[in-house]
Amino acid sequence: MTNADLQVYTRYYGGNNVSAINIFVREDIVYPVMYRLRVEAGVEDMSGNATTEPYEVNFVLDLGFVDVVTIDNFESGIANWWVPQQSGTTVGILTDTTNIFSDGTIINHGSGSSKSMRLDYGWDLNASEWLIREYYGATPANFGVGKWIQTYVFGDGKNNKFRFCINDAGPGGHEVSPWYNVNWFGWKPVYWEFQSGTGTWIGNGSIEYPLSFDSYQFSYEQGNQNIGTLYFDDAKVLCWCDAGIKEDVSGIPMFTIWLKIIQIRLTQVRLSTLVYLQDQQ
Ligand SMILES: [Ca+2]
Ligand SMILES: [Ca+2]
Repeated sequence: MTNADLQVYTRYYGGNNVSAINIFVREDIVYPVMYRLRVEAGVEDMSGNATTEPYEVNFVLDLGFVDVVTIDNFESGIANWWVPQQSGTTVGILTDTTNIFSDGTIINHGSGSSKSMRLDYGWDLNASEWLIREYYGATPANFGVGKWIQTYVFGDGKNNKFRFCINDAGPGGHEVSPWYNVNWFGWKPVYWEFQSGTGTWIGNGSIEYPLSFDSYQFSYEQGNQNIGTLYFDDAKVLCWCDAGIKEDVSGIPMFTIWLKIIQIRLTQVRLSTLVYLQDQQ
């Protein structure tokens, strides 16, 4: 990387037939400053296929953040989290390959993190239903009137399923987010805006306050690889503020981030991790 006008930290993650570069911003990006990400031409993959055109995207934050409630940043380890087998609703796993660990290597460099949580999963191909309820056993903080729940997920690109589960005050006592297919490799912020709709599990499908955190949940889809690893960091709730990224805005950016990479995909981001990049071969 050259000519970085904004303090960033770039990290390469190599995987099996897939790799990722994540850019962690060391300064808060702020509304309404416009930023530009520029990827120079001439980047090659392992087969020598070089890009011939630079790639640029201009973006701004939609709005700033107002209030954040931390659920768990994993800095104190994972003693508050049950192992997957402890939950009676976990089903369809290969128990010998399914576990959680505290990890100090794959971490969210955008938040000053030194620890994350690693989940190794193995799905039993002979089962007919698959669910891991990765239960948060601590007395969870009340969300108040939080609007978003967010966590950083380091995906393995195997397209298996992840969702949030929260406690609510309605029938069944729980609501879940829609499923997210983990089709990315590297860090990505995953968020659920409660008012955007729920998934289907226990509960009536409407959000009834007060809310608190219950679990991360996972499932399997036939045809996908059944063994993999995910990492989690910085689970939090963002209260009554709307924040996101608007891409391709016009105007003159105040800051430019210059990069060399092969393929790029800019997703919506939250807080200080600015840009998520993925190289899908
Ligand atoms: Ca952490
Ligand atoms: Ca409900």
